[in-house]
Parts: sequence; C-alpha cells; structure tokens
Amino acid sequence: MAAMTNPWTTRARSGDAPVEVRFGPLVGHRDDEAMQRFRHYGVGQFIHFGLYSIPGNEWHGERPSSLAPEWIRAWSGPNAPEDWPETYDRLNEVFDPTGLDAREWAQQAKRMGARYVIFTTKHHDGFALWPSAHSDYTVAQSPCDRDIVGEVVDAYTAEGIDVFLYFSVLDWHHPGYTTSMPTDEAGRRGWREFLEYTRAQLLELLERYPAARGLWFDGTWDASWVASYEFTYRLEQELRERRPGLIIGSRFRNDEHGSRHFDSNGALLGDYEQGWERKLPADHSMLSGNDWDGVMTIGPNAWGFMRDTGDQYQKTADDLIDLLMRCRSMGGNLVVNFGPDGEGRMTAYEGEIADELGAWVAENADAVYGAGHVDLGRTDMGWLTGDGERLFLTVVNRPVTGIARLRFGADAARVPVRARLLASGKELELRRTDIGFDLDAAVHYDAVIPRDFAADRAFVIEFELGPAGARAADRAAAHM
Ligand code: FHN
Repeated sequence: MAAMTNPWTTRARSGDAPVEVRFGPLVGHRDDEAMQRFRHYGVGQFIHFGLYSIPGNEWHGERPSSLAPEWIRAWSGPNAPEDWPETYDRLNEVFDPTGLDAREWAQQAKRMGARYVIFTTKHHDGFALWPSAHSDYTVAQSPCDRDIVGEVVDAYTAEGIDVFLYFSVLDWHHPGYTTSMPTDEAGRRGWREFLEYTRAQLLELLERYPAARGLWFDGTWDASWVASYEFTYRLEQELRERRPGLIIGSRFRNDEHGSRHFDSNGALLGDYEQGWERKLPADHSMLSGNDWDGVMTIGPNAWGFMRDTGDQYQKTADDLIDLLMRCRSMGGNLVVNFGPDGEGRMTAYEGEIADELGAWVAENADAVYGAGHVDLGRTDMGWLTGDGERLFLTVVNRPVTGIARLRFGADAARVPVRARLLASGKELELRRTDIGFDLDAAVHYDAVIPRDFAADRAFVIEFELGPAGARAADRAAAHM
C-alpha cells in the first residue's frame, strides 16, 4: 500500500534527503508511566471557558457570521458593535461565574467516562483564569476573584481524572504580541517581553498546579512564534526539567526550518500528535506509530459557549460513540469539547450526551480503555479494538445478514474461539466459515447476531482469541 501523507507534515517524510535539524525532538517515543496512562485514557473532556462565554456568540441580538464563539473578539464588519474589541476587553469587569461548580463538572466528566480533561487556562484573548502574578488581566482583576484553574485541577484530580492545562501562546491582550517578527527595535523589545511573560506564566502554572499532567498548547502558528524556535526549544527543555513526566503535544513548536508538529525529517516534535482537531486520521498507517488524540466539537466548530446553535448540526451520543471507537481502533483518545455558559454552567444538551456516552462506555469499558489498535483489516460493520486476548468489534452498521464476519489470514496463529455480546455477556454462536472464496488465503469467523437481539445503539461483540485449530468445530470446517 502506498504510504499516506500526514497532513501535518510540511515536508515529505521519506524519499527526500535528510535535512540537518538542530532544533528537532527533545524526547523520543516515550514508554514511561505517564504515557502508558495517556494510551489508556480513551475518553477525554475539553473545556473552553473564559470571557467569550459571556457573549456566547452574540451581543445585543447581533452575531458574527462566521466565527467560532471563542473568537468573538475578532468580530468586525458592518454588524459588529462599535468599539467592539474595547468592549470585549472590558468583560473582565463583569466576569463572575457564580454557577461554576468544578466538582459538578468533574462528576459529570466522570459519568461520561473521561480519564483526562484539557482546561483553557488562557485562550487567545489573554485572560488568565488563575491569578497570574505576571499579568493584569486575570480572575484577580474581575469580580470573580477565584482561582478557577485551581478549582478545576483539584476537583478533577479528586475524581481521578488527569488534568492537562490548555495554554494559548497567541495573545490578543499582551502589547508585545505580534503575528510576524518585528523589524524595529521597539517591536523586538516588545516581543522579547512577550516571550518572557509566556515563559513566566508557564513556569507559574507548573509551580501552582503540581497535579497537572500535561500542557496543551494552542495558537502557535504565527510567524513570530515559528521564528522563535531557539527560545521554544529551550523552553520545552526547561518545562520538562521542571516537571519530569510532563506531557507536551506536538503543537508547541517547530524546527529551525519552520516545520511544525514534525521536524523537517518527519520526526514528531512532542510526545503525541496534537493536530487532530475536528478531523481524524483516515487510516492507522497515517500515524506512523505515534500516540495521538482527536479533539472534537459537538457542533460543527464551536468550542466556546454558543447561546443559539440555530440549525447547526449537533453531534449526538451515537456520533460520539462512533468517533470514540474510530479513535480507539487507531490507538487514539477522543476528547469531547464542552463550552459552559457565562455563569459557568454546562449546557443541558452537553449534559445529556455526556451521560448517554458515559452509559455506553461503562457497559463496554473493556473495548474502550484497555484495548487499542489491532492489525486486522478494516470492517464496514464498525471498529475493531483488541487487548491481545480479545478482539472487540463495535458494530455501528448492523449487517442485515445477522452475521458479524471477521477475516483472518489463513496462517493466523490466534483466532476467535468464543463470541459474546460484551454488554450483557450473552454467548453468540461462532462459526469458522468456508465462504468458498479462499484465493485470498483467508479464513473467516462468523458470530451470529440473534434476530431478536434489539439494539438502539452501537453494540460490541467480544471475540476471545485462542490457538488456531483448537476447536473441534474449526478443524472439521477446515477440512470440508
Ligand atoms: O483557535 C483555537 C480554537 O478557538 C480552539 O481553541 C481550538 C481547540 O483545539 N484550537 C484553535 C484552533 O486550532
């Protein structure tokens, strides 16, 4: 099969002559305890909460036509309110999310089956949800005056959910921030101050929240940051030294040739691929063995709260189950985004689907957490995961034949010896089937789905694996 191109690699990964890279990966493929945990998270929660949660994508009945709600500060054009950026920037003066109870959030996430949360400590607007000593634009300069990051870290940690701190480098508030590298001395000084402020805030976050397991970077695409590769290389080094085991995704930095996520030779710049946002790999081969997660909105592209979602399609619990198992079948985690309102309350719809997803995950936990990619072709019925002893087929498209058929190479050493419905434990008839079509040197195993088995959601068939030829029925079938 032709190698598939990874969309996040700016240069070809093979065929080209290697390029000299001095600011490439700082760590190789990690197998420590933290990364082992990461591989088994399965389900994650993303929370976008900040000043943008107050307008919720509209202001006095008007709304921008094509921005994600957390980008509302960038609203311009004929229907944008007068002096809009200034108005937005003063939202800290009314920021007071009295309905925010981080313990409720954490309990809801727990019910959803989340094992990690990514929380926006500072989004592009620059407003810090912790009382940062390095900024005058934080919760401490609002009526709220709470350490929201601390509340989230404590509440989620208490529920056994690992915390990753989202941090946007792009910052619309800091006067030194610029999208391209400044050419005059004043601009360069401002940029240096901005870099120092970024470093100080990151070290502060690590210092204040020792329970946090990872940093989730965003807003790292501007030319100014890309040109600061020496600084970002050293900063990553420093962050890792400060917090051994810290997980940093590939979105943080680039090499000296401007290659982001992967260096110019295709090596991953971080501990896992962090570019799968509102899209998922088409195939496991695209991942080159890298760890990864996929972050997903419930609507088409709203991370922050949206008062009125209008006719925008909202993903259902069934969509999320499908996406989750698609991620797991390729060894990744699915991170579902939540956008609480300005009061700090999760929306009713998010609550419903979190519970529905969680109920499904709880019934099918073995197929989700401990199981990962298996090297057995794709099936149109749904998604395959496995844990070495068992194969799990999540049936999204139930075959009208009533037969869930898996295809193995004729020389497969381990094949299904038993089949069950995972949620109920109900035993299913399992047959080794000669379909009279073996020029492809395959053997087929059929689990029979009872006609009277009613399912209104995807369901999982668990196949126990054993040595080929162990079952008398299979030996007979093989000699027919
Ligand atoms: O611009 C942001 C966006 O608002 C949101 O935070 C997402 C989450 O992955 N990240 C950026 C776009 O890539």
